[in-house]
Amino acid sequence: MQNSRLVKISKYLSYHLRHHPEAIDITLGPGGWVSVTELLSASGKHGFAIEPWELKEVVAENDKQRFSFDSTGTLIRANQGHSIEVDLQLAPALPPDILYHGTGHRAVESILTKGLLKMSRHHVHLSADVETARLVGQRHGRSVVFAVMAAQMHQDGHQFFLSDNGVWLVDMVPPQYLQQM
Ligand code: HQG
Repeated sequence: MQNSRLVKISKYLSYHLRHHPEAIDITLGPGGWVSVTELLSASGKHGFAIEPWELKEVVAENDKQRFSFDSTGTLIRANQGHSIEVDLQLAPALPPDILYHGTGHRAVESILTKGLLKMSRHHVHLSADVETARLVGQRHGRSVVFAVMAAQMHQDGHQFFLSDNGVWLVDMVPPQYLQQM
């Protein structure tokens, strides 16, 4: 498949599986899962036909592994990044000592005062390595990376979750656990 088609389908799936399922009359089930048949039929009906093989290729090839099939291959979901209320049923996980968060330089002052907030998403997203964090930050202008004292936070009672695509999720990060790099 051409990369442009892959990106287009990926954006379509992100929009409907993370933010606006109602726009194509689907509902996310427990864990954020949707029947593959239902999704394909709904997108077809709403003027964006996706072939089953295309869906498989997007799930496999997507640059950030944004989507997963369940073990039976009959359900699909976005691995993270939702703005709508959904319980991803992730198990709490023990984070490494340090995680990273990349942001745009304009947010730095506010983050140093208020900490990292989830804004429109369900969680604050943290990366396991600096390079990924830097790339995430670039989406918001000149990238600034914060180191997050994750193990210390965990020890102090904050719960961490690890999404199926390796993104660490947490409710918020108070400023005392942040260090600007
Ligand atoms: C910032 C992409 C001011 C936060 C990426 C971020 C990621 C604050 C922005 C995933 C703040 C929210 C998530 C505060 C946080 N004051 N700004 N107190 N606290 N912010 O897009 O982490 O392509 O919702 O730093 O790769 O950038 O969607 O979060 O800049 O994994 O799959 O508020 O989205 O993946 O922006 O990105 P976002 P994010 P996908």
